[in-house]
Amino acid sequence: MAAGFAPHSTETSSESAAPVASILLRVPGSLTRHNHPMKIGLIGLPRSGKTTLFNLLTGASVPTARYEATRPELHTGVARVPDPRVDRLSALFTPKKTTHASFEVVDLAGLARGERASLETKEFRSADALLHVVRAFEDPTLGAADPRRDVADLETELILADLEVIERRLERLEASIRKRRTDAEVAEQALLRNLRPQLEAEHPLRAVELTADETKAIRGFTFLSQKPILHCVNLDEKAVADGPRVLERFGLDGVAGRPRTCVGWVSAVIEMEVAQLAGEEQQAFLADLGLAEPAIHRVLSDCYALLGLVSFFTVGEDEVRAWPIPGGTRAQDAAGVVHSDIARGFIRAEVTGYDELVAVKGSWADIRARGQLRLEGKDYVVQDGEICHFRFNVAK
Ligand SMILES: Nc1nc2c(ncn2[C@@H]2O[C@H](COP(=O)(O)OP(=O)(O)OP(=O)(O)O)[C@@H](O)[C@H]2O)c(=O)[nH]1
Ligand SMILES: [Mg+2]
Repeated sequence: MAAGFAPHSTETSSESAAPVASILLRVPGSLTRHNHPMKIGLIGLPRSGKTTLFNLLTGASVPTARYEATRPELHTGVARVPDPRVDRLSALFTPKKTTHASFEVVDLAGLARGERASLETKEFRSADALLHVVRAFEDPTLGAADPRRDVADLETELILADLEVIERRLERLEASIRKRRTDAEVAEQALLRNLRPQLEAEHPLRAVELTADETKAIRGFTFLSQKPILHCVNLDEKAVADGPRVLERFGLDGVAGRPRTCVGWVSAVIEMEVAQLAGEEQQAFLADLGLAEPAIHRVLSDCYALLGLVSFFTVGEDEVRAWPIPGGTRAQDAAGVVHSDIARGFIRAEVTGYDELVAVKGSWADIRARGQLRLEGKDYVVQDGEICHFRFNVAK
């Protein structure tokens, strides 16, 4: 049984003799995905441009602070990851539907200096990565922009928030261990006592090497300084040509080299204008600005990478689709992202590369004829950009 792509009828493989039941994909209610969409949390000082960026990332049109007083409201949306490979495959297969990879974005009220309490929000805690919007544009009411200071201050807030969590937990553990000593609590206490001095020395937890067991043991705390972070400098519209030099200009070189940390830039106001235009008009406007593509595309791909995601593709007449998987995902688990039944009845994956498939204009027959179709087992690690076609067998 083939799934994950619908081959042209003349190209079905010879595996059809296996006693398999047909599985109808996309039957309402039949999908039991065991993967959750990954989530990016927008964070930053008030009026740094978070909601403006949220709108650009998700295509929403939430009013920004220029029009509304700051209200502690929460916006959630889905960001589509631009990928020219998906567009190319879609042009080759002309499917009924084309689906890009996506992730969730949550936008919260600004975090005023020293007001750590708002970091307790569940949405921050459950984010898989943070997108820190750093103001570099002029705003007379907010004083001079200082991205380097804001990056350092935010890092401090995250670290202090984690330190408070650890201290509270240690107090409880001490009391509890005094009453009744358990190995689990003693181990937890030892681990937290090791982490505390790291935070006190202003090392975010994302920079601390942990064993797999330790990572698991502290997962429940959802430490904020452990989350991968993208500091996105929101440039003044006049400075957009300086984008590529944003690190030197604001002294952020040292920041970009930190573990699981990324520095990017955008000029949100310019990007809003870019987003209003399409086709050649947009290209001409971008060329005037010295940009090859909208800067928001890079922010989206950076976020995707920060979440540790890569894409594999499924292709066919019905749908061309990019599927987000964490880097290092086994073929059977990748199959499970498409449908849990495909993972359960996994036989093997037929895999080819994007370039190979494009070179033969999407002809699966030619890929076979050229010997470029690989048969991979369940433990094969799916690579970014591979086209997968899963064979599976589910008894009725
Ligand atoms: N000049 C300039 N203004 C910007 C830019 N990005 C955002 N702004 C303006 O800054 C103000 C705040 O933008 P928002 O996107 O609402 O900022 P926010 O971070 O969501 O603000 P809070 O939710 O109140 O914390 C608005 O007036 C925006 O139009 C930019 O790149 N350049
Ligand atoms: Mg906002």
